[in-house]
Amino acid sequence: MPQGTQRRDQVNPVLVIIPTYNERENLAPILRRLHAALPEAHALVVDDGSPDGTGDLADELAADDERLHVLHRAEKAGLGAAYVAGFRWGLARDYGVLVEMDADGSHPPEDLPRMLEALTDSDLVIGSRYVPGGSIVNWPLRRHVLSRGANIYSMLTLGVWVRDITAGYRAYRREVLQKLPLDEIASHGYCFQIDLTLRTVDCGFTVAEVPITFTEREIGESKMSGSIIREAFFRVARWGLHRRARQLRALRRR
Ligand SMILES: Nc1nc2c(ncn2[C@@H]2O[C@H](COP(=O)(O)OP(=O)(O)O)[C@@H](O)[C@H]2O)c(=O)[nH]1
Ligand SMILES: [Mg+2]
Repeated sequence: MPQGTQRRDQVNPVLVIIPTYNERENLAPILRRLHAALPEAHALVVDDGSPDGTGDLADELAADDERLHVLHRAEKAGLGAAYVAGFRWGLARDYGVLVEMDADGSHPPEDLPRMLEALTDSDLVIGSRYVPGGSIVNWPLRRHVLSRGANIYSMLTLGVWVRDITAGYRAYRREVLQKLPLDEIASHGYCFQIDLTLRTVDCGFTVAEVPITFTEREIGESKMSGSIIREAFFRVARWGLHRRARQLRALRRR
């Protein structure tokens, strides 16, 4: 582990929040990789009552591991709500850095030390597929088109120049999440990531993108759905209109 990361861990304990829905087979491997990459970090599994018993397995693993915590929620309520619950849990304790990481192995824990290094100069670090050095392994063409399209659409509509604004691999400084109105966040799917990026930028915090290699899951099923895509499309359109109207009003005043 790099020296800088070790120092950061001691000063700023890191909480890695891992939302799960039917990830029983993926859970132990991702936690093993996380502990190997960052032995000091704590993990919080936020499980939405997975029918496959992911939540029970998380409890079993947590019984032998003081770095592992589990938050059980009654039913599947979307990625955004799971993260908001995880952020609240972390903010109620003394974690200085809160990380978002998928359970399915797409977000390599081995890249996390580099992301945390970048957090010394910024407030939010995004593990990015679309900056030089970033890449995607094993995605079908449909997912490439969807993800690229969503990022270009968001950039043009919102005028925010983050190249992987939909990315779900992120490290937030505690201060950012303390300032954001978590109660107001109603986005469920990957527009949750866009929503939080916008709010972070609008609060004046800095965002850095660090290249990662995103590898599509080998086990289990994606929860991506048509309704998640529609939610992102319409919300981004609405936010874009509001932003453009605000810019116009500012121009007129000048
Ligand atoms: N707690 C919780 N986790 C979810 C929910 N939907 C997705 N996830 C988790 O979010 C992460 C990303 O989901 P995934 O299906 O891999 O999305 P994809 O990578 O866009 O195909 C995985 O760890 C999922 O188990 C949900 O409604 N609740
Ligand atoms: Mg996935």
